[in-house]
Amino acid sequence: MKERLEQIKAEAIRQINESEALDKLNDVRVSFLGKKGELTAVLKGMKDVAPEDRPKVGQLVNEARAEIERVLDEAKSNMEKKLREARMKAEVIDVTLPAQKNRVGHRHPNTIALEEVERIFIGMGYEVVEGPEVEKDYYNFEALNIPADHPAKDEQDTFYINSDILLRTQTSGVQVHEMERGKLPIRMIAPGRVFRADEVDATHSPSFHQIEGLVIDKNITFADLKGTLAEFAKELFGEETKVKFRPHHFPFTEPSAEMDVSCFKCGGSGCRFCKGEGWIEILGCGMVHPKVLKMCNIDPEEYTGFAFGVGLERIALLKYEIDDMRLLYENDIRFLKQF
Ligand code: 2U9
Repeated sequence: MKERLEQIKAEAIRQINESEALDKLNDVRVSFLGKKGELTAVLKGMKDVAPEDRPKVGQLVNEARAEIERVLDEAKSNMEKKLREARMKAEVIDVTLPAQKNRVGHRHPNTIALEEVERIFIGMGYEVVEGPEVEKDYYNFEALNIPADHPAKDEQDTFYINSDILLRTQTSGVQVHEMERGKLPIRMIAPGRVFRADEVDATHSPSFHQIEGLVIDKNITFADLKGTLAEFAKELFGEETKVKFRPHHFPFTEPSAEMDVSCFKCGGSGCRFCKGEGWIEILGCGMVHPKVLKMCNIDPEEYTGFAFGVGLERIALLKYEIDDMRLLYENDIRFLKQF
């Protein structure tokens, strides 16, 4: 019996020494010390041992169990120690390394230009109002005195969702909504994305941004329009900037004009930047057409107003001397970082 126990113990220790993982050690524990294990089998065989030898055999079994348990525990704690050491080594943090920089990106030139325009008009008491990019035909065209057969409505120039819903071609609908609310006076700018079925080139894109402005009050005249837009041009391009107005036609304003600013590169003497003109076209404007006021339930005998529209990309290209609009849409951080 003694040899049998020695054999069991030796086999258990051999298997423990061969174990390479904690679950293998557990298997050894179960197969030698468990309910159906080898030592338990020896205890179960006690009935065949002479009664006077039983205490001795019992003691030997207990000693063997204690020895196997000791070796198992020792192997387990060695294994755990090794695992812990390996983990510590793998997780080591070098606190002397320089910190990783946060890459925070850069404001887009359109955003910089928009915020500058907003700052100027907010400074003159205007509100910034936004509206839907998907708009009813009525708000984009009809209410702006652009009737169904007007060339500007040509389906080729406009993205229609269905016969009376479209992607807005101008932000003017936002002003129409504001006028319909009936709270006068109005001093607002409406910036936002607009859509036209244009081919992409250095100065065109099917999706670009506009900033339109609208003022409605009693006694508003063309002089208010001129003074306001001259002040805007000075703030945007520099104190010495001059403006000039050329007659133009828009269906929603009467009279209408286009405004040029003196070239901020050459001061007006003519250079490559202004193509020798000395002037750069910057925006369209005019006195709100009485028909437009009437359609929005505003009495043109009591109230008058002026409106203007400017392309945001055009301002960004001019201000930051970018010669191709497509650069604004590539979102290459090396390009954007320059502004
Ligand atoms: C209402 C009444 C009148 C907005 C105006 C322009 C002139 C204009 C262009 C500038 C460059 C469009 O992006 S662009 O191609 N816009 O010239 N826009 S007056 O007139 C309005 C708007 C709303 C109710």
